[in-house]
Amino acid sequence: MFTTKCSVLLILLANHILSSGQQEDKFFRVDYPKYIPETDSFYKVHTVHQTWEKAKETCEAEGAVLYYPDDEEEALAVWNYINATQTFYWIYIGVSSPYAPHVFITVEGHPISSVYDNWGVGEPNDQSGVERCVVIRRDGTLNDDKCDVKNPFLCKKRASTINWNILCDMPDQKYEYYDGLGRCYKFHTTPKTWLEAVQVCNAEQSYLAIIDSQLEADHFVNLTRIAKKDDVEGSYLRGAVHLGFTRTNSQWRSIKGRPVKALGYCKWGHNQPDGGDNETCGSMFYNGKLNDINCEQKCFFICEREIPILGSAIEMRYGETNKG
Ligand SMILES: [Ca+2]
Ligand SMILES: [Ca+2]
Ligand SMILES: [Ca+2]
Repeated sequence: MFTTKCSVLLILLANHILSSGQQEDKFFRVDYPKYIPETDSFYKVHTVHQTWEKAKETCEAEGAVLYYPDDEEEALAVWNYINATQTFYWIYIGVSSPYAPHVFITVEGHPISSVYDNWGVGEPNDQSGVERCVVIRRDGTLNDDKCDVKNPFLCKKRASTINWNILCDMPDQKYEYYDGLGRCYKFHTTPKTWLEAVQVCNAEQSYLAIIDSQLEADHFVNLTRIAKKDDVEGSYLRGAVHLGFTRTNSQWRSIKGRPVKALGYCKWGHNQPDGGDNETCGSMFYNGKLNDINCEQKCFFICEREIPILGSAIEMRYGETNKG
């Protein structure tokens, strides 16, 4: 009990130090290095080209929005930033016409006339009647384009919308600190395939949860029990949640590489694993017992986050790791 209290105090202390530093050195995530004071926002360039919808989802998964300029000043500042490291000729922005042709709105629901709407000559032309998504070109002009083309994009986070989760030392308020283990968890109630679950957790700067002890298993059972999951509709597997382990070379290992047998908790459900090559991904029955599952099966999942303390937290925030 004493050590638990100690670690909580340490975390609070660490957060106090960091959050007082946060006033002058604002922070969102280490992968959002660019802060522009004029817009009071953080930006991240995504160099992997995506469809417009996927770009929008990627930003949302990171707790941000698909960038679009509010005004000319921002359009210019952001292009200056992009040009410093990239050679893109255009990027997707968070503007589309989802409901009616030529009625363009931002991903936050504002009409384009209320933000930056410097269209290129002859645009928007809705060529062939399929141009519903918007790109901004290097010269600062907008063009409507097909949504299934893959383009680079930026995500943006307004500093004013960052609501720091102090105990978990992250901007996502849905992670809950668990005193017993000194770390944080989030139960996801949008069913995903196993790999999608891995990606969602990674985008949130955590990982698909791994059970390392009976205590943690008990906590997951409890998290599952209280999760608001019973009204979730759709086609997905009820009764199990994805966990961060998988079968590779006929051995069950966590996504961090350790054999499941060596994790400190390895209680399989009745007759499990039973799926052979058809079930090579890891899950937990709602009762806490392990189960092999088909990787394409959609179900709920839990993300786990270890909280960096003091030095490591500062390194994580200010990017001092991996240098030298
Ligand atoms: Ca066009
Ligand atoms: Ca764990
Ligand atoms: Ca099974």
